[in-house]
Amino acid sequence: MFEGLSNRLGQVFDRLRRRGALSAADVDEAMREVRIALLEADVALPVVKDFISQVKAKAVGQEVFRSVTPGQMVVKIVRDALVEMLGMENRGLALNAPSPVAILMVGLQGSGKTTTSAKIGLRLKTRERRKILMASLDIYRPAAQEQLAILGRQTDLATLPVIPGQTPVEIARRAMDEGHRSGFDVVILDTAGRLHIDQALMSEVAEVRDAVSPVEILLVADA
Ligand SMILES: Nc1nc2c(ncn2[C@@H]2O[C@H](COP(=O)(O)OP(=O)(O)OP(=O)(O)O)[C@@H](O)[C@H]2O)c(=O)[nH]1
Ligand SMILES: [Mg+2]
Repeated sequence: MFEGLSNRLGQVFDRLRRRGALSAADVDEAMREVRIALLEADVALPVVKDFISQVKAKAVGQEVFRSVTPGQMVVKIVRDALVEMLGMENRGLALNAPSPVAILMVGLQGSGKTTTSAKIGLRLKTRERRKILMASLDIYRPAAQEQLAILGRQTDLATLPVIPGQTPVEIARRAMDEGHRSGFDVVILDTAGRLHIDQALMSEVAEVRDAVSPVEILLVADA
């Protein structure tokens, strides 16, 4: 996901850095390329627009054209804005709510949701001594629920027993009930992979969210 974006931005940055003097048109041209790079990396249009206008405002404010190395300066402004947009600091997981708290894992097919569910579960168990229950809401891909059960056995984490025929919302509710009953601190809900344009699956995951009010919804993406 980030590879294509880094390559494209790298090219734009290289060209800017090589330039001695920059005109306003050069900066506009570079911004157009940054905009295309972001759009091609599937960044949402409103986010891109906002980003570009922020960067332009900063570039004007910092009098890029009068600086000795205008190219470097534009690169720095874009870089800083990217860091700010992606988040300046690592917040950690917000688990300080009455147990059990739900963590909802979402993302595209094959992005690593199930694997990451087990990794996070193991980490919370060993580092923070939390009692973890994992549940697979993936009723679509064959053996998806079994995959989580195997990871549970490998990491010595509890998984919700599979009851065939239940919907994802029913499984999520049952997981939270089991969390209450058996004193789990954290319930990790691993969902099926989906595309944001798949309306049925998107409203399904929204229904799950509304049913369990997760403290964290984690998007798992290929880095
Ligand atoms: N290299 C690498 N591979 C990973 C990582 N996480 C998961 N994988 C692999 O990527 C593949 C898919 O991982 P899953 O955890 O099943 O992904 P998923 O998002 O649950 O997939 P679906 O449920 O089918 O949408 C598996 O072969 C994993 O072993 C990772 O951090 N690094
Ligand atoms: Mg999965």
